[in-house]
Amino acid sequence: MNIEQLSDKIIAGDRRSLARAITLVESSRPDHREQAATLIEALAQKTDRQAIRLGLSGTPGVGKSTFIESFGMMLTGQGLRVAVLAVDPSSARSGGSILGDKTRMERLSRDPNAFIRPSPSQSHLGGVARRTREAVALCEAAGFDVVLIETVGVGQSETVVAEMSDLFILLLAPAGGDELQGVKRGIMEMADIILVNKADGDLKSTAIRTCADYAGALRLLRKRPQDPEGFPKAMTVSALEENGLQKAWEEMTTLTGWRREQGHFSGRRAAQAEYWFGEEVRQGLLARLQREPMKGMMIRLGAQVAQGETTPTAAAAEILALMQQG
Ligand SMILES: Nc1nc2c(ncn2[C@@H]2O[C@H](COP(=O)(O)OP(=O)(O)O)[C@@H](O)[C@H]2O)c(=O)[nH]1
Ligand SMILES: [Mg+2]
Repeated sequence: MNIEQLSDKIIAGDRRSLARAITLVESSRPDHREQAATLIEALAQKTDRQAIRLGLSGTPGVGKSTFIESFGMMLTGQGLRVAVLAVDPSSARSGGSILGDKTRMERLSRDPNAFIRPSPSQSHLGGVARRTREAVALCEAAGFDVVLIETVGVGQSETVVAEMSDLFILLLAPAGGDELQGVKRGIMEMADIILVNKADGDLKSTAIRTCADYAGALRLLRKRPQDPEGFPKAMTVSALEENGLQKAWEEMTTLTGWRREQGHFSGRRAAQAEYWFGEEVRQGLLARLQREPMKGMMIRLGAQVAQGETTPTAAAAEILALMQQG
């Protein structure tokens, strides 16, 4: 594969090349990893295109797919190009979240200004994170204006998505008062905008009440330097009836516009790059521990520690000395 050519085609907006490149970054074959790294670097040198990266999280059934379909169609209707990616650590079992949902995104998946890519089947979150991060970079280089990164709220996946997004959007369903506690504080603290979906029909008044509850909860959180007055914000939408979507988009652009002016936008990206650098190093070190000869050493020394033949500290020092040697 000619990486130079591939990078030019991606920049020219060739969808098939973009799809091929994403397949390349999803591969764990060492030669593919090397090509992927070369490609990402080549693209970074050739273009400095920047999309708005929107992270979108919400439990199954809250309306993510329906929202992405109607929100995405609204954006493409305004001439914007939209890419949709997913981080779904459970997709190894479910067979890919977006793929199964493509029926709910029927119009968007046929839209020439949209690009939908299901989550790679992978249970290891670290691997999914890297692939998605690189796929985001590819979509950006391909000139998409908005990159939506969807995740089902399970385990650490919200953190992974928030760490690669400019804005983190939490989609919630209308609910009784006590369900407010169901959203973990840590997730609330990551949210830039909370959208209470299904504000239509019988659910409308409940949605409005739920939204007010979350707005109250957001006001109780510590003020963050990256927020102007009034943010983070809770609003109601109806993905089904396509209500509130334009308003939500305006809030998103207001927030990113302010952050750009104040330097928080680039600041956040810089901090994220640093975070992922650290993550890659940590993951790499962990991977080494799980390979021979370290793997066997860990088991042997672990048994010796258990039998009292050596101390945890001394055994760990032995392992770390070996790691240093190479
Ligand atoms: N009333 C109403 N139902 C919705 C809305 N958005 C989604 N739904 C319904 O909620 C169910 C789950 O939606 P889906 O988009 O698949 O949720 P996901 O699992 O988060 O992707 C479907 O039956 C949708 O039709 C909405 O705005 N209003
Ligand atoms: Mg879905």
